[in-house]
Amino acid sequence: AEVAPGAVHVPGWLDPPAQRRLLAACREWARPPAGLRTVRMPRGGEMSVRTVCLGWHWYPYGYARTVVDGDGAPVKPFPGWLDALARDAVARAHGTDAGEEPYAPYDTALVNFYEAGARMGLHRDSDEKSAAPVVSLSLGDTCVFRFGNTRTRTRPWTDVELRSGDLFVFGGPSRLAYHGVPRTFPGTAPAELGLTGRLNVTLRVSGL
Ligand code: MD3
Ligand code: FE
Repeated sequence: AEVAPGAVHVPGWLDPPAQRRLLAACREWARPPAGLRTVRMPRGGEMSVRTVCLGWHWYPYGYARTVVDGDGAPVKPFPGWLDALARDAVARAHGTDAGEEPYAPYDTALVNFYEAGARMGLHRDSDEKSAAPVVSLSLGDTCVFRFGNTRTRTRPWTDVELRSGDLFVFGGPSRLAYHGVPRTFPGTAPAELGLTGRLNVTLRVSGL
């Protein structure tokens, strides 16, 4: 379903075996060094979501090759299969005939882990220097994803429930829209996945 121009939701895109494979990879990436960490904001607050990055390390507000605000280790590599997965996702959501510019390889992943009660406030992702669509894959608990507008952090917005296996692609005019996760629904993950909480993997082209 196209929620806004360039913002396409594909429920259940990853089947249960593909969800299990992606979750197993996330668990490896979460291990130190350069593993799962709590992001500290410049004004002192902490994000309730914990994050691990691949390829490039995101911190507020920029990208680096080492965990500049954590253990200082080199960022784990971004595997080629994630670039292939991102391109498949964009083709599925926008079509191979969408007339988009060819993009540089996907080179950055942010894996966000939401325990019960974790949220992400409305924000824009503007640290990438590429117009390539952002690909989002959800695993585990269902959440409310809030998709706003490109001008203000206020209404109008559209709330969409994202479930385990869902794909969301944000391209075109939606690439710079405000968005966030006001809540998750603890205990709603598919039992056979073996995950407590929610994971979101975003795939990006850094343009760096
Ligand atoms: C729209 N993550 O990592 S995924 C983020 O579920 C982020 O963890 C949320 O917002 C999560 O920055 C939302 C959907 C998403 C991700 C990136 C976007 C939507 C986006 C970038 C641009 C526009
Ligand atoms: Fe974001």
